[in-house]
Amino acid sequence: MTILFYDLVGHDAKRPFSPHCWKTKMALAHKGLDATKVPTRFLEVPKVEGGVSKTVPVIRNGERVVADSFAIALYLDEAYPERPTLFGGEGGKATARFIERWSQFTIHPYLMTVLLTDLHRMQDEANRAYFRESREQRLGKRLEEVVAGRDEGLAGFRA
Ligand SMILES: N[C@@H](CCC(=O)N[C@@H](CS)C(=O)NCC(=O)O)C(=O)O
Repeated sequence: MTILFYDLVGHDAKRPFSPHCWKTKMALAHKGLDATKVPTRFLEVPKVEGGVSKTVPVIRNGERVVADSFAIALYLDEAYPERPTLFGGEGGKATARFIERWSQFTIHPYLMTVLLTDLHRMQDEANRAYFRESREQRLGKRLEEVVAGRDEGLAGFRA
């Protein structure tokens, strides 16, 4: 039985780009587990496994469906204790959670401003429209306006 792994892609199914999906990919690789990738575009995410989550990654392992990269990592460590561990115990889980939150609040916001228009370009037509609308609503600005501030934010990001 192979694990099904719903992985976010754009127009080109061979170019997965979600940082959260990459975490699951790395976790599966570390555990030495094979998975069948299901290339998933933004507009398909709400239909994955009957709408289990608003986001990917999502995996199905037999009867078990798990959403969220951290929850997936916890599940894989629990389900396959005989394989190399991802966390190495409670201290490792807490450290990993800290790093996840830190990167989410420190790294991701700036990278998002840098990458928005590239991510937009990577989508097919329907997903491009979804991406623009959802992100502009969230950010209150046109994508191009957000990306225009990237040089200004670079020194702060590097610091
Ligand atoms: N906390 C979640 C975050 C997952 C997440 O934000 N995924 C994004 C892709 S990077 C997504 O599926 N977005 C769907 C959308 O924006 O419609 C995790 O770690 O899995």
